[in-house]
Amino acid sequence: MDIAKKFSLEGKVALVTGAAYGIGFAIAEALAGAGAKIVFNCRSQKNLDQALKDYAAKGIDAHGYIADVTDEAQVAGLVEKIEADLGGVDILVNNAGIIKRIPMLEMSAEEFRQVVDIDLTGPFICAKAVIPGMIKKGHGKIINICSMMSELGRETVSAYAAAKGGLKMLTRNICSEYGEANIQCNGIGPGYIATPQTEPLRQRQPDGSRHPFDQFIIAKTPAGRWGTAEDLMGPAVFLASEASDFVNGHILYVDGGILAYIGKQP
Ligand code: NAP
Ligand code: GCO
Repeated sequence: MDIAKKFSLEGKVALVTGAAYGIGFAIAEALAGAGAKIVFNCRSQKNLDQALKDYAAKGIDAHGYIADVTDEAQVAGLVEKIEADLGGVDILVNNAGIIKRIPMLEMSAEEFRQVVDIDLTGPFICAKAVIPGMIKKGHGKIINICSMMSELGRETVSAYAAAKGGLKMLTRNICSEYGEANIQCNGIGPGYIATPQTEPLRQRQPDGSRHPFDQFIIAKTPAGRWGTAEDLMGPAVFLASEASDFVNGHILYVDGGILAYIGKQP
């Protein structure tokens, strides 16, 4: 058996949502490296133009579109365009997401809904838009970007934890409903990854010392460091490829060991 071939994405079309930068960009770069054609969306023309330049600089001929994952009509239009231009989506990575760090008693219901809308309803809308095409093709891979907060809580992230916990269960449900159609739906649960989303948690203090949260994360991670978006590349290629065809409804935590660890003893 040619095992390397099992990891190849040659001839596949991958839609990575919110992949103008951050984790989505790195995952798209990895899928392109394995042979996939890359399509991404984001919400602003400015980010789209910059991302197209960044992909081109890496030698990747990415197709970028403006579409908000919470808007069913925009997502349906995006999937129609991909079907017309490239022949339909084989791999969907539900990456687009936001966080609001606000103590629960200070958070409005509207703010809570915004997070759930993007982080949970968005993946539902995108999956719903691509599954019929995947059924016709006879195969499909859906990767939902979950979180430590799919398993753990912490102060200030109630909406995000509720959404990412829900995304874990949406993953298992898509697996349950469409496994028979040869669609595998799995999640990646990144640990604490250095991206723009977590930048406020790593900002240096006025005296130049590390942010207390930055120190807390390093102590809580057996690997002793923050993750990088590159740490997610191998797991994404695995879950997008034939190598994982009997892996379904699984959340692969890529966290340097956080979930296995009780924390440093005093
Ligand atoms: P990021 O740097 O803030 O990037 C988020 C991306 O999502 C941006 O490209 C953003 O683009 C896009 N986006 C947000 N709302 C969108 C919408 N409604 N429609 C379309 N695109 C939208 O975040 P990241 O750290 O790379 O995180 C990516 C994913 O990984 C998120 O789901 C996040 O929750 C998850 N995650 C991150 C970490 C971490 O430590 N960084 C850990 C675990 C999980 P525009 O705003 O330009 O549209
Ligand atoms: C936070 C963080 C997170 C991470 C990530 C962990 O404020 O605690 O932003 O929630 O981004 O999702 O896996």
